[in-house]
Order: sequence, then structure tokens, then C-alpha cells
Amino acid sequence: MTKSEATLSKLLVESELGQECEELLPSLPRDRSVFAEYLYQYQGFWYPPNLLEGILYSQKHFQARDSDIVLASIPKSGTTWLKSLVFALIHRQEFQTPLVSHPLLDNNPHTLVTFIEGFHLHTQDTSPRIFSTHIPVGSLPESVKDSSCKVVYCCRNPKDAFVSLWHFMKNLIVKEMVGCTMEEMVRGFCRGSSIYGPFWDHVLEYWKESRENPKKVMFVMYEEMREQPQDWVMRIAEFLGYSFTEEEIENGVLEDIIKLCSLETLSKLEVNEKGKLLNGMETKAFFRKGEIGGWRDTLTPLLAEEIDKTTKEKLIGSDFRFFC
Ligand code: PAP
Repeated sequence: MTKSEATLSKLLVESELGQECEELLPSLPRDRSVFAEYLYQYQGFWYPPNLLEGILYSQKHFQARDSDIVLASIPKSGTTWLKSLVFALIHRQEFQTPLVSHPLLDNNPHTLVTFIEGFHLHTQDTSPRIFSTHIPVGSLPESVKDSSCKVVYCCRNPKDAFVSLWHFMKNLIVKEMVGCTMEEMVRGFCRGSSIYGPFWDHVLEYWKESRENPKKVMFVMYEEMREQPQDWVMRIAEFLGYSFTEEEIENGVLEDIIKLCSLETLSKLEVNEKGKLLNGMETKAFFRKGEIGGWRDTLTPLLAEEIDKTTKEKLIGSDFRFFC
């Protein structure tokens, strides 16, 4: 077993499960998967055991504060980028020369923002606290729903998100993936049995929540942010109560933040080229092409059609449309 096999395996499967999770697992539907030996279905969504453990723990113990910021997404929809942008915009007074000296130059965005499902591993005493999560809206800890904390949800079109996940898993050489064909993984993705899946339910539930509760949940699209980053970062800042002033914009503060957080800048930093997260994952796995419609290089027309078919079915009755 190579080092990266060992570490991912550790992240997804082998961490010691608490008693509650051990007792719950046998009662849950399970499905063979490439992400772990089995994914388990809990409250309508699919997880490897140790992420389920983290979700159960956070549902019980996570205490949101009114000032907290929660960045939510389903994997591979722009999490790393959103984390860096929000961290930089919230802390822009403290770090006024972001292109010269800034925590994001020496730390991967995932280490600066605490993952709710893993929050028992970290503490964070700054205010506001910034958290991230992939937990579906219906399974968020009650305190997130009950407090006045703000949630920003980032979505991406399903084909690019799938392809990004495929490359991520391949890069980490997941033991279980050896021999797994893309057809099998597309099939699992479309029937919902994918990490934090069903993808579409995840997106649609946050979309609905953002419509019903727009002061609480802001819904952004990766593709729209790629096309108009200035506009969207300003909107996110306003939503969070940290609007940019005209003076800041004239002085290039917004522009510098966007440059600092760009794929081009972040992916070339040593910490992101050669670093590792605490769980052993290589930071370079989080940066690839960041394209809109890049799925064409990886998916055959037939597989793309399969995903499109599921998208069409899932969107029946909804006013939501993916960017492409
Ligand atoms: P995560 O959910 O595991 O944290 P996430 O960051 O959501 O992953 O997704 C990674 C994708 O975001 C990659 O897309 P790709 O595979 O299609 O290339 C990655 O390249 C892209 N990405 C990472 N950082 C940035 C950034 N700063 N700006 C734009 N895209 C980015």
C-alpha cells in the first residue's frame, strides 16, 4: 500500500468509530462504493463511516454562534476557493498587503477554515469563526439553524463536479478505485450513492432554503463566480455584513483579494504544491484546471448523457437551473 492509499483510507474508513456510530451503522442502508468499502445512507444522504461519525458528533455537540459563518458545498463545487475568498475578505483589515504577507500564502485554505464534520479536531477562537461543511441542509446541527449565523452555499454543474471528483480520487490513488471504471462511478453518482450524494438533492435543498430564507442562506454558483469574481465577492461580502467601501475598491483591496485567491496564485504556492493536510492528504489534489465545461476532456458523450438525464429528472418541478 502506498502512502497516499494509507492516508485516504485512514480518512474515509479506518478512524476509530464512536459507540453511537458503531451501533447505528448496522441499521442503515449501505451500498458498495469506491470511496470506502461501503457508503451508508443517513437522513437521505450517503457517507463513508468516519464522515458519518463526524456528522453525528457535530449534530450533538456543535454550538453555532450568531456571528459564525458557514461555507457549505457538496465536494468539488468550489469549496477551496470559497474558503480562501471568505477568509481573505473577513480578515482584510489585519492583512493589508495580501500579495506580500498573508496566512493564505503559507497555509492551505482548508487549514484556515474548520470543517464542521471534523471540528472536534480543531478549536477556533477568532471572531467571526469561519466553518466549512459538506453536510446537507436538512442534517446541519440544530444550532446552525437556530442561531443567526450565515451560510454561503457554493454549487457547480454536476458534470464538472463529477469529473473533478474523479480526478481527485484517482490522484489520491484510492485503493478501492483500482479497477473501478468511470462507468461504474457515473452509475453510482447518478443513483445518488456518492460521497454526500445525491448531488442534486444536496443542491436543490440548499437552493430552496436560500429562496425561503435569503438572509440566512446565500446561494452562489462556481461558474458565475469564475465569470464575474468581483461582482460575486462584493455580494458575498455584503451578505456577510463586511461590505467593501468605495475607497477600498479604488485602492485595489478587492482586486488584490481576488488575485491572492485565484487558482493561478494559490496553486503555485509551495504550501499548496508540496504541503499536506493534517489528515495526510496532499494539498495539490485540491487544485487542477478549474474550468467551466472541462468535463468534455474526461467524460464520453454517453456518460455525459447519463448525468444529463439524471439532472433533467431531478429538476422536474424546480425553478433551479445549473449554469451549464
Ligand atoms: P473540496 O470540496 O474537496 O474542498 P473543491 O475545492 O470544492 O474541493 O473543488 C476542487 C475544484 O475547485 C477543482 O476543480 P477541477 O478539478 O475542475 O479543476 C479545483 O481546480 C478548483 N479550485 C481550487 N481552488 C480554486 C480557486 N482558487 N479558484 C478556482 N477554482 C479552484
